[in-house]
Amino acid sequence: MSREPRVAIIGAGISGIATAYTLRQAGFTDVVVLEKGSDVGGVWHWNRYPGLTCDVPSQLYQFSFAPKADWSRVWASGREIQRYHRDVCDRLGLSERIRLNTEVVSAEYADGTWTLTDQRGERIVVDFLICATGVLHNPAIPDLPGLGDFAGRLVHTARWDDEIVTDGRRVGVIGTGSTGVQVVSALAPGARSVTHFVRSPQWILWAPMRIPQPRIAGRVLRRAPRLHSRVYDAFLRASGILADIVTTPSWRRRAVQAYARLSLRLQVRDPRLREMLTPDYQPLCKRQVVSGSYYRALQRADTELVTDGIAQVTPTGVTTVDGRHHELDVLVLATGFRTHDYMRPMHVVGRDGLTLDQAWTSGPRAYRMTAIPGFPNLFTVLGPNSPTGSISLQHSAELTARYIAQWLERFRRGEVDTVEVTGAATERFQEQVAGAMGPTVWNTGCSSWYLTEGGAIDLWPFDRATMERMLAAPDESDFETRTRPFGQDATPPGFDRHTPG
Ligand code: N01
Repeated sequence: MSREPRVAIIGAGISGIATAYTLRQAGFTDVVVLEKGSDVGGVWHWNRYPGLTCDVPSQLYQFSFAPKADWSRVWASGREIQRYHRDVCDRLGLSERIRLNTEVVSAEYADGTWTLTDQRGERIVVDFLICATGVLHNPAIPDLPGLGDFAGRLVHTARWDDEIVTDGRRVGVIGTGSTGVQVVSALAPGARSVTHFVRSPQWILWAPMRIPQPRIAGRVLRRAPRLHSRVYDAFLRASGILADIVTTPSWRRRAVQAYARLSLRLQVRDPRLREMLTPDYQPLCKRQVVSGSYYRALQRADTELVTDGIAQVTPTGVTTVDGRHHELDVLVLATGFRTHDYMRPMHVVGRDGLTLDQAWTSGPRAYRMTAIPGFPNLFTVLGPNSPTGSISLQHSAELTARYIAQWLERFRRGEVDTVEVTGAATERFQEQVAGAMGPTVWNTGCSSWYLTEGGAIDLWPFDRATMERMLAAPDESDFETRTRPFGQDATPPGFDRHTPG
């Protein structure tokens, strides 16, 4: 028996594109990608604030199946990365499978299928649901008194409006993650003034983020695809050093931390400003910020660092707890994302009426980043515990997509109708994760977006080889498979409950 699985992928960002391509290469033809945005690219579509740059070298920050030789900079701008994603979809024939402007508002499982409803009320029924909905997706709006009363322009960086004028204006920026640092650096030269409101300073590694990639390098790599592929592999291997630095205490970690301290000491000479900029936790504990221009921007006469807490936002600016009022025309929220809201606000209902919110009351929990007990035939790509900040996201997404494709293949061959990870396997994986988090730098005492409300660190604490091993092939004893849908009371003929082996 052979039948084609009907598959829906939600999201056309990095993970959705990687999955759509992988499934196409594996010969799956009934695949649709549902994307709520008006373009592909995910975070690179939604984020378009001034100064947006990727702090991962572009020769690594790309799909293995769509190498791009001629990046204009070593660390490309957001705009160029977004163009790359659109080109990949067009060039590889994925665009025809992608439905833009389609927001899935609910996904409900019953009798072996998922029914998805979009914002227009249109429904589709599929056998498998793949959630590639991203981590850095839902903007976090701070709960500041008076925020709604601000009479100037108020904008979150992840919803930047190109009509906003900042040149010649008094601009306030709240937040100092990778985004806040980039946006302050970009706006400072044109604005009348920039006031940077910083609750907890970050360590900032100096790097020449704007250096061009030599044109000759692009030409050579384009003409020599095998060499290009070797370069990509070399970057992938080199990124293993980063994974090692953050997961294992060693001289390498200490060296990078010393470099972060040196970056501050050498660039900020004023001892008072340096003190204000010195974090009270170890470098690398939060997602590391990299910049070649932030400290310089901050030392301009028209830029001010404010570390006093924000008491309230008024119609004309921000009042800090010391009673000072900072007059502003534009207020930029660089306050990050609700990073643990995976898949939400979509209403996801799994087996026996279990909602995702119920399943995750104490925080997101998945098996090997991709499967959730209670949610048969649903997989996530770059789901909980994904390696943001240590291992290539594109590589992780491609591995996960190939892993999922193996289940789809079994469905196609008629070997399974439904597949669901067991609670016990998920628990075991979570225990492994918790155990491995111990020596990581993320566990050295800082607050960061990596932490869930329950205090768990939502990251991948293992190395790349472990990820490749865990996602090489499904470990059958960790799943229950059936040839009839879950949720049917009577055991139907042909019932094939997988026996752990
Ligand atoms: O967000 P963040 P981000 N009052 O969560 C502050 C990726 N990225 O958008 O630390 C005052 O890091 C908050 O303060 P605190 C990258 O993975 C990549 O900057 O909580 N401040 C913090 O300073 C990155 O890590 C690139 O005390 C408030 C800031 O807002 C991830 O995106 C570029 C506040 C939030 O920092 C997120 O970065 C850009 C409040 N009420 C982003 N609430 C690349 O180059 C929050 N803050 C690849």
